[in-house]
Amino acid sequence: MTNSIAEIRDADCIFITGSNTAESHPVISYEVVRAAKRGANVIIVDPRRVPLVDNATLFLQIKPGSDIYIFLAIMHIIIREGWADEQFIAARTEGYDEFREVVKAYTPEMASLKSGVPVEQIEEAARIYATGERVDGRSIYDEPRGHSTILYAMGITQRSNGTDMVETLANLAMLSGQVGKPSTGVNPLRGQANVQGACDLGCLVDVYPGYQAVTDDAKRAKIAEAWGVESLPGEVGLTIVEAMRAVHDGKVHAMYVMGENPMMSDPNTTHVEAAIRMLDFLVVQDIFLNETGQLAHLLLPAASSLEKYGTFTNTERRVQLLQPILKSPGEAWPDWKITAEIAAHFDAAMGIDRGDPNYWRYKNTAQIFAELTEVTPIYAGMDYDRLEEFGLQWPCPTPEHPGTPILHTKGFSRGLGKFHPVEARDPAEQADEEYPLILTTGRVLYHYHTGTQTRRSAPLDWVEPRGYVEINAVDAAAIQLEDGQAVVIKSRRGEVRTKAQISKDVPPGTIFLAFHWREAPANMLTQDFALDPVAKIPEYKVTAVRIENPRAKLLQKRAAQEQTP
Ligand SMILES: Nc1nc2c(c(=O)[nH]1)N[C@H]1C(S)=C(S)[C@@H](COP(=O)(O)OP(=O)(O)OC[C@H]3O[C@@H](n4cnc5c(=O)[nH]c(N)nc54)[C@H](O)[C@@H]3O)O[C@H]1N2
Ligand SMILES: Nc1nc2c(c(=O)[nH]1)N[C@H]1C(S)=C(S)[C@@H](COP(=O)(O)OP(=O)(O)OC[C@H]3O[C@@H](n4cnc5c(=O)[nH]c(N)nc54)[C@H](O)[C@@H]3O)O[C@H]1N2
Ligand SMILES: [Mo]
Repeated sequence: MTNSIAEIRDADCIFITGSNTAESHPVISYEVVRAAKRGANVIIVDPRRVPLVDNATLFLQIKPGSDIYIFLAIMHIIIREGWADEQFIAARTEGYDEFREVVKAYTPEMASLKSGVPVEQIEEAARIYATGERVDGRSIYDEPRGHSTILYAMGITQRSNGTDMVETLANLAMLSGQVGKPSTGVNPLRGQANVQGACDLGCLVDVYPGYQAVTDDAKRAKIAEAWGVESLPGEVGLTIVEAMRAVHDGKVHAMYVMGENPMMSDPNTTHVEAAIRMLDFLVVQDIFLNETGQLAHLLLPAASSLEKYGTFTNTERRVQLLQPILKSPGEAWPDWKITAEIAAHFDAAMGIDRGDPNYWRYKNTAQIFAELTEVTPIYAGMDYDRLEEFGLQWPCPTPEHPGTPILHTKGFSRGLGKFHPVEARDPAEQADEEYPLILTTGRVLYHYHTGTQTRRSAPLDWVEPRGYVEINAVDAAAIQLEDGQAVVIKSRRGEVRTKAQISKDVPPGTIFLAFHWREAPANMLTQDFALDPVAKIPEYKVTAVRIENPRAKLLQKRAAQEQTP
């Protein structure tokens, strides 16, 4: 996030897209509700009528994948109406002229045709966002324009043009001067408790800790020196979906899966399962036996986050200290200890001498953190003592630095903010005669991802015991489907049978299935062929499908039999 969570409550306008905030980020959604109750405008752009729409002043219900046209049209209108922040653009950005030329073609009328949203709503959203208007018209800031903030999540990124989408939202914020000030900015709501920290510290295929490119020779040499090794690999690695493909191509033969359940969370499960079964060696390190672990050659029991020390970095870049409140069961160890032990055994088996008998023998996680801060400039000024009370928000470059609640207040990381001339692109799969509906996937409040953890919790399971698909009454009627009946969903990859929930929250032509349910696994249907070219993320949010009513077929057969004399 460019800004901090607590700032949301002081925004004049909150623009939310591709985020089911109330169910996926309930604590953050309270900040939105708080702001709304104080008179902020809340604009939501989403194909589903998510629960937070109850608190919104404007809801743009789009067809999945059509949002890019809405955003481009909003910027078209902002420029046309003279709402752009010319001063900010001149002082802080570059590439504006080229960007403005591209946006010219994307009229609100075109966006309306593509998305199904009325032109007036798009114009209203443009005005409210750009000028930071409150419901009563007055900003709480004594400035020419009010403060607007953008919140987004997976509805934007889990797309074959996810990077384009994020750049577009950054364009929108710069165009309106809505960045670098309190309660503004571009704020991705990060999902897992420590996904931000994992990325910060180099758990990505193309960077070392602190987002230092693996291809940067000078930075790599510096890290190698700090780690006491001669050299470090400089090739970009494979992302998950690419790794599964590489198994099929005979290029990857072993996998070490730690805290991940690809048998349910990766797209196109049939392809994933085939890849996993082809592996010569699969190690799964997990706190539970999940679907992937069931196919493993070796299981390594890990300690859960309630049972270990370490740090978690949350979505507002706040590094927080983790302390155990439970004892680990059985032979479970903290992940770092298992991994370090494997590394030490590897060195011994290969006859590698690191010149230090304690090389892999960390005494505690504080020691590991100290080593990490040495090679991670944005964490350089942190240590366990400083994190104790409230944690610290990166960048925190020196021991005296107080941390950074708001990014880009004076300049951007690269100096001037760059306008990316993004053109609209449609999702890889479109509805057609054979597969006339669009399936979008995501989450429900009571379950977490593949259910490994939450479906073990009896109270959570009582509330949402089984999977279901949300279908609009129009689409259900077309196949004589009634609420609660079984329905079969088919895509080009596979099929899933689940229960139908007739719902007004999804528009005709769109259905929604969460990916929590092992008895109705959504990723049997999703595709893995079209990845975002930069982020390599699959398009979990848009899949062409059709629905069938197994009971209708039976009834037809029976009716036919009854007619036979
Ligand atoms: N209860 C619960 N909370 C969670 C999780 C969980 O499993 N359960 N998981 C955590 C994790 S890791 C993550 S990443 C986050 C995810 O948090 P979210 O991204 O908020 O959750 P999703 O359910 O994936 O919903 C994304 C939203 O995008 C919308 N959407 C679908 N298609 C489109 C489209 O084409 N355009 C736009 N603009 N929107 C679209 C959906 O309707 C939905 O409202 O949640 C985190 N929090
Ligand atoms: N169709 C569809 N698919 C999706 C998505 C979608 O919206 N739609 N969302 C995607 C997103 S955003 C995400 S984040 C992924 C999530 O996908 P996964 O990360 O594969 O899903 P989880 O169920 O969270 O699996 C995490 C595993 O880690 C284990 N675990 C928990 N704590 C620890 C620990 O401390 N140590 C170890 N070693 N293991 C631990 C859990 O028991 C569990 O088995 O799914 C992706 N897949
Ligand atoms: Mo996620």
